[in-house]
Amino acid sequence: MTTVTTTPQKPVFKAKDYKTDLKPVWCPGCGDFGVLNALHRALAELQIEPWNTVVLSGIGCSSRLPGYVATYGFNSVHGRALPIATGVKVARPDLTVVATGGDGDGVAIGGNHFIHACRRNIDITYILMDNEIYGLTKGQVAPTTPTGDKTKSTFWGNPEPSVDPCELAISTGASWVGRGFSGDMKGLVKLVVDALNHHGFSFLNIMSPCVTFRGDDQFALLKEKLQHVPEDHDRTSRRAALLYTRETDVLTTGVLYEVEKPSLLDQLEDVRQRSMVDSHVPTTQDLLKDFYPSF
Ligand SMILES: Cc1ncc(C[n+]2csc(CCOP(=O)(O)OP(=O)(O)O)c2C)c(N)n1
Ligand code: SF4
Ligand SMILES: [Mg+2]
Repeated sequence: MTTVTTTPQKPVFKAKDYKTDLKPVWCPGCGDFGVLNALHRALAELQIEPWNTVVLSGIGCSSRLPGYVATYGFNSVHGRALPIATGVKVARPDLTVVATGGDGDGVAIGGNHFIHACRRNIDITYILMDNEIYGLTKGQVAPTTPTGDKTKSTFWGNPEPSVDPCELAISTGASWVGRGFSGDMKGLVKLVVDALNHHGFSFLNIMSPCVTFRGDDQFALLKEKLQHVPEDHDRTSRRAALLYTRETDVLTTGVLYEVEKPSLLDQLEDVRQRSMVDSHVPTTQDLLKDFYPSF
């Protein structure tokens, strides 16, 4: 008698497999639909196992996104997506960790965490849905709102200079920085795939119009300004990358900056290895002696 052995087939994930049963509650035409779509497609392109993935966020319209992705997820506290994502990744380095959220969440209340995630080069992907406004709380000015723009809280025009999140990420240590537009699905999927593939902190700023509080012409206005980073752009040069930040008349999309350097987990592993070789762990007595030699 011959025995037939069959090798179990690996499941093949399609974009729809990463969708949940929840229907997004975003306004019709909101840019965040495009970002969600691109993430579903990118996860499928990379065949990332849903049970080995965590998508988390802070609070905001955009921060509802984890509820619409069929992986593990967490809609956390305003501005705190990155410290929580950092904790998850340090505890479970084997997981794919994606932090998401809005410009208010990431650059205003969470701005401090943003700087430190970049500096640490923690091996996660951060997708920022930049609509240049606080959408959920009904249209107040954000750090990314262009100077002069009228919002609910700046009736006579925004008097403050604005922040370009890509400039901030490049200058504070992120090792992969890209910019996308939620109206450019093909380009966006490519960027999300690239960001997920990167080793280290990958930051993707996606211009994602709020049609309700920034005006329903936002897609058309951004599309007009759209240009792709030139083929010969040296993405390993911080100086060259910074040329594509703080733009007003054009919107350059693509990978602006990409370098290889040790991630936070690499550094932690190095410390762990060294601590195992040097087994002398100071006792309380040793520490007291340091302070009080006569002890
Ligand atoms: C500690 C705290 N402060 C303020 C708020 C109110 N709040 C909720 S969402 C939000 C801003 C959301 O803007 P953004 O992150 O840009 O997301 P969007 O809604 O535009 O996608 C604010 C101020 C809060 N929930 N918690
Ligand atoms: S208020 Fe703006 S950001 Fe929020 S769901 Fe509506 S269009 Fe999107
Ligand atoms: Mg916003």
